[in-house]
Amino acid sequence: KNDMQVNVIDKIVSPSFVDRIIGALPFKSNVDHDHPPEERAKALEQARQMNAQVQVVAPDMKKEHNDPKIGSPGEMGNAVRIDKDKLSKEERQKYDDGWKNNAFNQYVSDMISLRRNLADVRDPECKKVEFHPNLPDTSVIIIFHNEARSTLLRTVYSVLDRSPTHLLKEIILVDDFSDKEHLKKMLEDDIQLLTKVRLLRTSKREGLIRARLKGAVDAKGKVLIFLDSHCECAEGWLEPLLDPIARNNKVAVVPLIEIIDDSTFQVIGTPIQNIQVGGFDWNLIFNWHVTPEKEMKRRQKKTDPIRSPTMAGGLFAIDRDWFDQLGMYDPGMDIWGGENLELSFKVWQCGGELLCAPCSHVGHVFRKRSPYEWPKNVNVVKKNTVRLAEVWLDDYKKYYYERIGNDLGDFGDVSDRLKIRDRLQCKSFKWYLDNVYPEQFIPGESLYFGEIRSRAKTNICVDSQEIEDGDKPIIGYPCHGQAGNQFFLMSKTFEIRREEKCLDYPGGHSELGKPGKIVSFTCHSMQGNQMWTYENDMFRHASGFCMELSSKNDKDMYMSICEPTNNNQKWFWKKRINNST
Ligand code: UD2
Ligand code: MN
Repeated sequence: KNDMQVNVIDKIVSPSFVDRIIGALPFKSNVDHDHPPEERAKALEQARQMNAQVQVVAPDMKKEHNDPKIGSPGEMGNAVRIDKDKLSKEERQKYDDGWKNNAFNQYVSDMISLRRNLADVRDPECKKVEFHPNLPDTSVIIIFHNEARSTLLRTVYSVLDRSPTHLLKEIILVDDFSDKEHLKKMLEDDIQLLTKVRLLRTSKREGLIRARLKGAVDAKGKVLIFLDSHCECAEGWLEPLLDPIARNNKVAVVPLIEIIDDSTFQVIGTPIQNIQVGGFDWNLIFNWHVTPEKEMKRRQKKTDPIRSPTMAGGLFAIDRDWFDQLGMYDPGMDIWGGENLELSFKVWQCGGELLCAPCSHVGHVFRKRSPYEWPKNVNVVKKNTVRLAEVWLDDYKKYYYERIGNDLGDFGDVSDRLKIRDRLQCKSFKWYLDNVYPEQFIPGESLYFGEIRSRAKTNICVDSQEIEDGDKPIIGYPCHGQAGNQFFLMSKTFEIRREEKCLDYPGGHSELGKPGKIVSFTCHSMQGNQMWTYENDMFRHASGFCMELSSKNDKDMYMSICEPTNNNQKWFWKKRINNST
């Protein structure tokens, strides 16, 4: 046919892949994506019976983009490994520049097809889910600043190739004032034939928050989906994001974010039972943690959406009108950071829900550093974070402020944002903590606090050493009265905490035949090895052993059989009486 070119390939990759070819089948060439789903389903079935093994090069696609070859690098989400030392001098230069400019392995990304196939990592149950019959259509908004060409276009194609056409209204690319050549005329050529893709550009560097706002204001779909510019949407990613919104427009939905390895571009799948939800610490930094038991029990099926206190920020779906009512993002936030917690708190406090859809898989290249330029002499992340604390945290903002030395800096005017909160009559942060994030540790509600001082040697305190190093054993160390590594809090759930690290006794025995060392480990809120009682000056662990300071030196600490008469097992710690920290 003149308007379609048909290629024969080895096998049918996936159902929606077949879905894409329907329009090209000679016997049903009039059934395309504008036809009702039932008609297409019928045609699809026919195609299956014919064992159709064809792939369409749609007329709206640049020919050289249409190159997913079985066996080519990175196919099925596999790793691509390069021995950089074997590259020619020129190629090696490209390889190094790729890392420098992107903080990921651009050289490898450039080797991979813009339309590579991914393995279908969904749980088999996901394929049986019946979605709402009237899913809303969506505008996918992808913002970027100096993104590599291959990662950006692969993001775009993964959306085009794996979204049912009737659900995809458009893709809006927002260029946040990039200065790279490949994002100028070349990008316009790259997307010229893609009828659903539009490109907007900011007239100065705005940062990701205002760039997304620009896309949102222009979007025509009922639902907005935001993506970073280095993502890959997997088969069936879209429907599970739209389904909860079709049932209740006051939800924001995030996919299961898979790691695309920054070096090999391998897509690392997460089994459905290992899904983590979002939280935050009192530095107001987002973190992941295990889905609470209670939430696992609340859900009936493993494919049901999971409630999450916060979102990572980059990838989510939200009803356009509701996003609008919520005041979208705070346009006073610059460049990067904070907007994810702002939206998370707002969603919950203003009568909505934040959900993770376990059947929607989207890969994201997680980087170890930020490759682009940041404004000099201002801490934009702090500015953004103070703004959100001022608007949403009520009295709880003091915990964050303590951690930035109560130096709020110039954070501008937030009165407009407070008006939105007022107008929508949003609930308090206390309500949020009590109802949405009861696992969160609240410093002011701890049972004991301060240094833990030995009774046997009263100048020795429990010391976590350098907390950054994770699971170093804790030691006895001369008390310094400077808080820091010697400042512990006992949470209501009986953890002994220092910020996000908890004293953890993994068990095991030292060479002396005595129970082993105590380490400082990321708090997991699951009690177990991180659960202690403090009674009669003794620290008794869930295992039944007690914390002891060595009688031979002032440093070693270990767990031992509890002996109420042994002074080396006795410690002073301050009980909290009122609400002071
Ligand atoms: C995470 C989020 C990101 C955002 C950020 C907090 C995920 C997977 N990613 O950081 O979306 O919520 O946390 O703010 O949840 N960009 C611009 N202009 C800029 C800076 C960045 O357009 O001035 C674009 C950038 O090209 C990218 C996106 O914003 O597409 C996010 O930036 P990132 O990838 O550096 O952020 P990330 O993934 O570390
Ligand atoms: Mn990103």
